[in-house]
Amino acid sequence: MPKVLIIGACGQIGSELTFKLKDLYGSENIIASDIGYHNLDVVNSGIFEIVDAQDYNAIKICIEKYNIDTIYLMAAMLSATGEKYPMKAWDLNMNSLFHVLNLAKDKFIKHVFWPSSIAVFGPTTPTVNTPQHTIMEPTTVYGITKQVGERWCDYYHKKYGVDVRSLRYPGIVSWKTMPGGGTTDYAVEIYHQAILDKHYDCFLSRNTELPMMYMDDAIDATINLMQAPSEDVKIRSSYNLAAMNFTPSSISEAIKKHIPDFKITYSPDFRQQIADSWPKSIDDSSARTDWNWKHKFDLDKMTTEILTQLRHKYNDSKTNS
Ligand code: AKB
Repeated sequence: MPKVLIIGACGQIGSELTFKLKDLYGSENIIASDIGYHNLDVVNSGIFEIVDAQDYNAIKICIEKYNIDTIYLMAAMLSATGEKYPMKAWDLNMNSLFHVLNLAKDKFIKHVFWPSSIAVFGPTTPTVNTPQHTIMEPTTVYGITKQVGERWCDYYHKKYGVDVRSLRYPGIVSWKTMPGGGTTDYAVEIYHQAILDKHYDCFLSRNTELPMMYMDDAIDATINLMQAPSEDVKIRSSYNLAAMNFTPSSISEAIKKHIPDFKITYSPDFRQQIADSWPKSIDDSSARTDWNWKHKFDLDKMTTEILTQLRHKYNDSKTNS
């Protein structure tokens, strides 16, 4: 069994990854950590430590305390918040990655997962079926940290033999934990508002098409990549990863199949420019060929699943209050 430390376990992806890894490897082998007690479901689900991703010693103490061999570094400042706090985004996203890569280089741990993003691409990248290897000129601070981070992952693998693996996540859509500070967050908010209010005012325009993925697929991809034999992981910067592409208008049509009087309005803000700089669709054939990636959810299947789960969640909270 691997002994795993998840840094950023209270966040949107970190929390669901924590629960899945506990199911797979046993709660006693998974150490969840974050900078605060932000998600009580995670905090109360087993071993939890306060760890600041920018504090090398705090990470090292945790590794030694639990005999950790694998780190999933899920803490990051995302695209929209990163534009408000550029230096904080740079510091958090880069310092945390260097700490973990150096701990692997110095043999304190054996395996690293670090998420990259479609934000590595920019306005000069081909937008349709964006290739694995192509022009990358990101225009957000977040995208710059992810692009630079990818180069460092590849460098640490080639130069020091570090087993680091990475995925370029598209926008991740989920219902359990809210995302924070991303440009694709609208695709989560819209489902909550559809149930609560039957109306959503979208911060992106009607036809803004972006690559997206349901959380279950993102978690499967992450675990499949980490379980793949080393020789199958041919790309050590980061793999393109895809499932579906949709626009605010098409997600609202999918919701209307379940809630016919749902209404969407559009008030694009500064996030529109970020979205416009990203691809509309992604070519992830390297992931499909190298380690057999397959997605399971399309827009309609995801919409049915999320609306069902949210109806239960909001009904339960009404009943309990
Ligand atoms: C964001 O919108 O910043 C993230 C991402 C695409 O990496 N969800």
